[in-house]
Order: sequence, then structure tokens, then C-alpha cells
Amino acid sequence: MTADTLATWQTDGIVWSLEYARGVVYVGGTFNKVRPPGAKPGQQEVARKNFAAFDAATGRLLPCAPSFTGGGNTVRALKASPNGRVLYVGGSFGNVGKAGAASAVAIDTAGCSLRKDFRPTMSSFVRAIDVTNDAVYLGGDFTLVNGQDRERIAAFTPSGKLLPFQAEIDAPVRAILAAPKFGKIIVGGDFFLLNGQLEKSLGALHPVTGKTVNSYADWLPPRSSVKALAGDETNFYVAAEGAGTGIFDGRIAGRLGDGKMVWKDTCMGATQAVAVHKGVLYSGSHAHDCRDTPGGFTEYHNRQHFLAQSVRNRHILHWFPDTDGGTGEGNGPRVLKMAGEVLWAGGEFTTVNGRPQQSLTRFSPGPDRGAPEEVPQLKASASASGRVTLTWRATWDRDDAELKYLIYRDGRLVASPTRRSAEWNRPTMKFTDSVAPGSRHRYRIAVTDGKNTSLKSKALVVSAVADERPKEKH
Ligand SMILES: [Ca+2]
Repeated sequence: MTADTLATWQTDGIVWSLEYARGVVYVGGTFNKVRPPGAKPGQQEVARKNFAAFDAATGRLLPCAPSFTGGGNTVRALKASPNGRVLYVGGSFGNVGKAGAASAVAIDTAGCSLRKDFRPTMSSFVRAIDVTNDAVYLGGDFTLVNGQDRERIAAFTPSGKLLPFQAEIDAPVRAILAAPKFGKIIVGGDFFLLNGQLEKSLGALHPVTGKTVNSYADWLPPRSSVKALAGDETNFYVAAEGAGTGIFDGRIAGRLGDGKMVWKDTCMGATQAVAVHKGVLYSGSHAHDCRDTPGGFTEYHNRQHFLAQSVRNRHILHWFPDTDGGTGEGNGPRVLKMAGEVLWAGGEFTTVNGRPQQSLTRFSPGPDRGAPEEVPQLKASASASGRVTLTWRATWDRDDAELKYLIYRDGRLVASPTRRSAEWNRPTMKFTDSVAPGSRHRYRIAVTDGKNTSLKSKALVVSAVADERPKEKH
């Protein structure tokens, strides 16, 4: 994955959920309008009430646009059936278009029509959905479904019949990962008690009965919640957010089979979203103080809103696109979703890689188009007779760790040293040139990631006077 964005539509409010099915990316959240790439707030807006659909390949806005209104006026969870023909939608809403609803519905993706069969009555927010061939699992704040007791989790047949599956959960469920091959439904949220046992924020339930089948009781401290879950063939991945001291804000990898922990990182900065693709765990957070995680960083002036980590060993990879915190709680990204080879991100940010872009963006698998962030400034330092010593501060690149610096004397390339760097690790570099004593030269520097080269710096004119300090002027 590169850190380069593809042109993407924007929303005027928070994107809480993304799903990909049959070439379409569905977007749910708390917003009233969408606008094209590059448009400022208020410009070229098109009405979309908490739900929008885009062509996954081109990013084009699609006409599929049921409005979700009433209740808490928000869409919080989207999940497609395994064959992509049905999109399950949850949140807090009382109407879908003109039809009455109670916070959960299903849409046929082929015609973008509301299904008549899947129409449960949820007593409160739906915040998480996962779907297997046999069942649709909904999690959230609710305690009643169709008037029956269902404490914060419920299961339905794909056509909307409430199943006997039942668990007691004492606080909201925010994430569900169904792993039917392993006979478990992993749930995450704010809870302490799961089926009467202390299971802080995480547990695994039997897909049919709802009984607890795996315990992860000591994985999260008391003041941390699970915000999102993702899974691959062998592992599941936990996104955690804590509040106060002694909290856990990072990510955990666990084995789906035996429920053992694989690794846990200790970055600070409230993880909101996780997605896994080809051995890489992508996350959305506002990471800071990541010093104890391999490839990580100490506290510095910025917060990193995206990270990529090896699923094997949590090593942080050199992939550093970034957003601002944005509106709402200032958490930046809220959701990540792979659509083919493209990574979509939604949330409450208003910039991406330093440029205006609100609440929705996507990252390209390549080719890399992003040149290093800055052109270094050359300085001439003291030098001996016939020698010119140049120094500069290493720049950095969002998706390349090692950069090559091209030093030109009078238009001719005279050196090309390489160095590893990152936004928080920009060493001072040095090059000593041999020239005729008393001669005068124009030096310029450019920097390349191997594919993309920055502009050349302004010329630094150096007079290499014998036995004197070099004189510099720009
Ligand atoms: Ca690059």
C-alpha cells in the first residue's frame, strides 16, 4: 500500500462505517451531504442522509441513496452477506426513505431496494454487525429485540427471523467478528460482565447458543474498551481505547483457534479501527508514544493517525499517511475497509496528508507517486583548504524509509548518499567535496525515494578560499 490518496468524495459529517460488496463501497455515518473531491465545505454538495454509495474502482458517487432519519439519526454498522447480495445496515434511525424502521434493515445490493423480510425492532443503537451463511449478528446498546430480551447482542436468520442465540452483556457491544469455522463469535465493547463472568470488553460466544466459549479476561485493563475487530485466516485483531491512567490504547493479535494471545502493542492513542490485508494490520488511531513497539517512535510533535504493522510480530512498517483529528471527538479515522486492493478510510478528519479532505479517503496500492515531503536546505560548514563540507537535515517520505540525496555541484551530480529517516527521526547529514582552492561553486540538492524525486533546492554558492572559512550566500 502506498501513502498516496486517490480522488475521493467527502461527507459533511462523521463516517462511522464502511462496507464493500460487488464493486460498490457503502458509507454510513452522521452526515447530510456529500461533495466531490477537491470541493470545499458548502460547494457542489449533493444530499445524502447518513448513507452513500460509491463505485469502488472510480470513486464515483452512485445513485443508491436511501435516507436514514429519525431516532439518533445515524448509521453505525454496515455488513454485506457472504455473497454480497444483501447489505445489513444498523445504527439509530426510525425511517429508511418513507418506510418505518427500528435501527436495523437490509438492502438488496442489486437494485438498492429495502428488503421487506429483515425488519427487526431494536430498542436502541446497533453498533456492530457480522454475517455468516447461517446468521446475522447484531451488537449495540439495545436490550430488547422485537419485544424479547436480548442484551446487547442478537442473532437472526439471513431473512430476519430472531434466533434463540442469547448472551447477557452489561454494556454496549461495539464490534463483532464471526469466525464460524472456529465455532465462535468474538464480541468486543465496553462491558465487564459477559454471561455472568468478568470478561473485560472481549469474549467469544458459541454461534448457536451464545454461551461463552473463549475467555480473554486479562487482556484488557478495567478502563479500556474494544472499538473494532478484524480477522484473517488464523488470527483476530483487537482495537482498544482507554481513558485515564494504566490504560491500554493499542492493538492485540490473538489466535482464532486456541484463543491464545500472539502479541500486544503498547502504543498510546485510542485505536478506533483495524483492517487486515496480505499480512499487514492497518489501524486508525492517534498514535503517540509508541516507543516500546518495534519500528515505533517516542513522543514527538505530531500524532500518527494511521499505522501499518506486521501481523506476525507487530513491527510498525514504514507507511505513514496521516490525517488531522478533525471534528467530533478529534479522533481522526473511525473505520478502515479494504475494497479489492484499495484501502478506504472514514472518520471525522478534515485533512489527509496535509491537504483538505473531509471524513473519507482511500489509499492506492501503487505505483508510488509520493515524493519526499521536503527539499533539504544545504548549509556550508567550516572546511579545510580545497574542501567544501555541506550539511543538511534529512527529510522523510510517507512510504519509503530509505531515501537517496542527490548533490549537484555546478549542475553535475557529485554524490548520492542514502539514509533512513522518518518524520520523527531526521538525522543531520554531511558531504565533503574536494575542489580547487579559491574556486567558487553552486551546490543544489534533491532527494528521491527511488521513483519520485523532489524539486532541487535553491543554489548555495560557496567560495572555497584556501585557508579560510568558506563564504556562503544564497
Ligand atoms: Ca514515496
